[in-house]
Amino acid sequence: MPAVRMLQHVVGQLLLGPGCGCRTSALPARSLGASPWQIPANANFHSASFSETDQPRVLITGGLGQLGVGLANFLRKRFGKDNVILSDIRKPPDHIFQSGPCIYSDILDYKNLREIVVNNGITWLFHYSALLSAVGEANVSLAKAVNITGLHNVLDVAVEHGLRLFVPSTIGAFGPTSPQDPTPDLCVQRPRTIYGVSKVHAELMGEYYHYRYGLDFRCLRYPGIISADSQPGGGTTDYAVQIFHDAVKNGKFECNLKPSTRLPMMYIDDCLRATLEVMEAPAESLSMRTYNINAMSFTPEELAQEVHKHIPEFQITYNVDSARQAIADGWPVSLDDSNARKDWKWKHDFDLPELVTTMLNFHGSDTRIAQAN
Ligand code: AKB
Repeated sequence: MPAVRMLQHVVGQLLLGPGCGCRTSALPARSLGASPWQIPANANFHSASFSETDQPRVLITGGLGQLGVGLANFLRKRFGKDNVILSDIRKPPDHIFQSGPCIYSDILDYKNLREIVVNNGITWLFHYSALLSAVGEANVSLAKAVNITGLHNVLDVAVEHGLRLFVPSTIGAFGPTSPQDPTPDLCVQRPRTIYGVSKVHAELMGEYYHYRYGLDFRCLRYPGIISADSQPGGGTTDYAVQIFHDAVKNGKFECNLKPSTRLPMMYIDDCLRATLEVMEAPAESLSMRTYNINAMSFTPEELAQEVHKHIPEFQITYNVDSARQAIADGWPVSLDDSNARKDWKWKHDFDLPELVTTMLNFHGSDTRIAQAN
């Protein structure tokens, strides 16, 4: 074991105290850096102090994925443009760069992450970096690094600086042995993708850090998210976004899942609102730290029928991708989100007809359903 890690291990053991599993202010060894004994016992790890009435200072990791830009725009309306920093390892297009603070961050580089948090007085962190289900299976070692090692860095920096941390989980955190319709918050979770395994790990680690170190960890299990102005990248539910682009552009769509594959889905506006609502919920209203959220469930066939109402010449064909189909077959058909509805009054706005109308309007369809009526 290298000297520094051995030292951290020893100090970590010392700091852990009795193995009672109860909450203690001792922090994970890595959070203290290489010289933990130089830090006074009463050190305040909240590098900046913010009163309750201050706006949060927000960092979004993995900001150029499907949800980051939408989330940044949504949060900027609430907290002010300069209080929300979008970050990624990729260079943003000009329009995103000009829309608000946008910086480089590499979640695999702990020092870089810590510098960003300290230099910008970050108080809330939304951790969106992840490889999704299909792309994760194609590159398991990268998925392990980003989804697991990256998460460890984020958890440590969050606990070290007293951040409120949001990590999205997913329907992919369940597997074929979970009850599928509806899937409750607490049940067997034996996913068969690295994405799913990494998300169960994230749920458990976040909750462990919450109970062990007092980390304000909050997590939602997202259904497949359907967004109009951003593309998903490498998920099993991607078909439900692509269908709208292709329907409007070409009047036809080739689907990579079977017509009868029923999965939980949600429009992005509902997803972003749920995310902010759980982050703003008073801690005492949260009876758990990881919640299911549900909106609608549909099959490719049902989605196509709804699109057809607007674009009568629309045609769907099927060319099933066996890897994606196997993933989808092990996922929930719907989620039981009664705890979210009870604890912080979660309620979705968009069902299938509103979703399809909104998506087609965005993509510039002349929505012939309106003409027919
Ligand atoms: C995926 O399909 O991998 C994601 C998800 C459901 O988490 N969209």
